[in-house]
Amino acid sequence: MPFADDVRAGLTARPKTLPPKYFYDELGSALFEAICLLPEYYLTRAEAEILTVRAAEIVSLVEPARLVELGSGTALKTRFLIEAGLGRSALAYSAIDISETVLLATAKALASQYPTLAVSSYQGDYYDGLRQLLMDQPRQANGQTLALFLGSNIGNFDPPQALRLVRAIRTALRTGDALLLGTDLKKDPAVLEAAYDDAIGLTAAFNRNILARINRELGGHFNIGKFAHRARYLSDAGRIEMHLESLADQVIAIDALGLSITFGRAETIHTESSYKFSHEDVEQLAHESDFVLERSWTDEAGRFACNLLRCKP
Ligand code: AVI
Repeated sequence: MPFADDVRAGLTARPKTLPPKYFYDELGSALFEAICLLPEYYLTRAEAEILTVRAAEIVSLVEPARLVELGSGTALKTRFLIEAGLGRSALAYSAIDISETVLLATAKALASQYPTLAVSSYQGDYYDGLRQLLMDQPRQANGQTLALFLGSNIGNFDPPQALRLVRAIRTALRTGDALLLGTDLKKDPAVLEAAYDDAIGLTAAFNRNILARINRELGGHFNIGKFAHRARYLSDAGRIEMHLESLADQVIAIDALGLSITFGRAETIHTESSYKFSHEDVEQLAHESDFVLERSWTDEAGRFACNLLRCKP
């Protein structure tokens, strides 16, 4: 059972960690959707602004016959690209997502909204999804593919993992295909920290829900009120770190693991890193994964970038 194994490994490690993918149970996914509406969390709106303005230009540069989206979620922003693509020629859309419920709902909604769009979906993590996609749609298919990895999802991977994933995407593509990568830009730490520690406490609830999930699913005995949400920008590393800080010395039993975890006061669990990128960071990532960074567009306020990475011959 991966959740149990990962919780055991993370909470017995030093420093303590929990993988951010476990934020997204049903409640956590709903909290994340609400975060995207927060005034402080500008990322989603900034990316939507770029796609509204630039979708037609992006589609005319790539001329895609196929969109392949990693972590599609509800694919709300993707609709700008779908509409621009359908306006030119026949288009297929393939979604890869860890959540079967989200995938099915998205596929159904897109198929009914766009009757001429050929929709397919692949449930699994990104690597699984790419593997299934390649088995199902061998790379000799006609026309160009535009892969989409939006929403700054790349930011939740440490640099070696980010490189590994972008290389895996590159392997699933052919010369001339492209990847549209959404990245949050490095900026004033105060703006970044507010985005991850909002005034009404939604991000705090999102972070603490991971402990509540351990209570619900693994018989954990966390007193949620005894853990505080912390979000800090580490400028040198270029990342926001989210932690849960123990407000007391305490020992927490987790029944399903047959384990008791000791926390010192002020000890933290590192729950998420969210990397921020400069233009040069994206250029380097592209170069190291056999892409070239062809174009980057930012929102009017220069907070977020959509980057078009083209597969090198
Ligand atoms: C999903 N991911 C890109 C979000 C981010 O900004 O790193 C997750 C998130 N964590 C706190 N707020 C939002």
